[in-house]
Amino acid sequence: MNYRELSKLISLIENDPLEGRSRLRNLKKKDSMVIGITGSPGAGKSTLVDGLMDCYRRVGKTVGVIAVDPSSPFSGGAFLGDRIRMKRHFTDDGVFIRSMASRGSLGGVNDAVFDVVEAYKAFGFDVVLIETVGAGQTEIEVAYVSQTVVLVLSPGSGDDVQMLKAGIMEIADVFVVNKSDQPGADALVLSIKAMLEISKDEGWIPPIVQTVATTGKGIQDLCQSIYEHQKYLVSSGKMTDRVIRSEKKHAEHVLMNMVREIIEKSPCMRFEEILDDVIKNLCERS
Ligand SMILES: Nc1nc2c(ncn2[C@@H]2O[C@H](COP(=O)(O)OP(=O)(O)OP(=O)(O)O)[C@@H](O)[C@H]2O)c(=O)[nH]1
Ligand SMILES: [Mg+2]
Repeated sequence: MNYRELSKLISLIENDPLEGRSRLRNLKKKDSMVIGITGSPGAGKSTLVDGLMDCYRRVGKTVGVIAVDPSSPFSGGAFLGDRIRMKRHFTDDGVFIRSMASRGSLGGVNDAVFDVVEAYKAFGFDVVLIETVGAGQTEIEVAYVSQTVVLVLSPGSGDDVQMLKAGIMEIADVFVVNKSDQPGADALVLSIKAMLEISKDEGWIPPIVQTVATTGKGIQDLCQSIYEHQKYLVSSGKMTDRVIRSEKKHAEHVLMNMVREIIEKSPCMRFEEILDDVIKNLCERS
C-alpha cells in the first residue's frame, strides 16, 4: 500500500464504513505502537505530537498521525492550524498526517478513528499517534483505541485537577504538564501528584512529565516515559488487555451505531417489534 492508497482507504472508511471495514478485514496488519495524546483545547497537544514525531523519526520509526478535530469540519481553522504546526514533517516520507472532523462522519467519529487506526496498522506504521480533545465522553472513549494514553494539562487554562472530567484522570498512563514555562506549572504537578497518591496503584504509577512543547524541552523524557509504559504493558502481560479493550470498544461502537440506525429506520412502532426488527436486521448483516 502506498500513501495514495492509504488516503483512499481512509476516505472509504469515512464515507462508506461498511465497505471500508470489509476492505480492512482482508489486510495484514502490523503490531503498531498506538499512542493517544489527549487533553483540553489549546493545552499544546499538536505541538507535542510534532515533537514526538521528531523523536520517532530520529530513530527511523515511521509515524502515522490522526488528529481528531473536535469542532470544525475538514476545511476548518483547527485543521489548518494542525497542518501548519506539523508542516515540518509534511515532506517527510516516513510520516502521514490525517485530520478528521469529529462531527459529520458517518457512523460516528469513534468508529472512524478505530477503523483508521486499523488502516494505519495495515499500512505498517511503527507508531500511530492520535490527538483528541479530552473534553467529553466521546473523546474519552476514543482513548480506548490507544495502548498508552498521554494526558496533556497546562497551567493557567482551568486545568485544575479537581475540575477535570471524571474518567479522564483514570485513563491517563502518562501525565504531561505542558507550558512549564508558564506560572502555575509546579502547582499543577503537585496537585496531580496528590491525586495520584490517593488513587489505586495497579502496578504502574503514571509519571508526570514537564514539557515546553514549543522549545522541545522535556520531549525526550516524554518519549522515554511512553517507552517505559509500553515496556511495562508487555512485561506485565497487560498489553493483551489493552488490545482486547480496544477491540471490544471498537465492536461496541460499530454495533451501537448499527442498532441506532436500524431503530431510526424501523417501520415498527411497538417495543417488542422494534427489538425483533433490530435483531433480524443484525442477523441479516452479519
Ligand atoms: N508558552 C507555551 N506555549 C505553548 C507551549 N506548547 C504549545 N504552546 C502554544 O499553545 C498554543 C496551542 O498549542 P497547540 O499545540 O495547538 O494546542 P492543542 O492542544 O493542539 O490545541 P487544540 O488542538 O486546538 O485543542 C499554540 O499557540 C502553541 O504555540 C508551551 O510549552 N509553552
Ligand atoms: Mg491540536
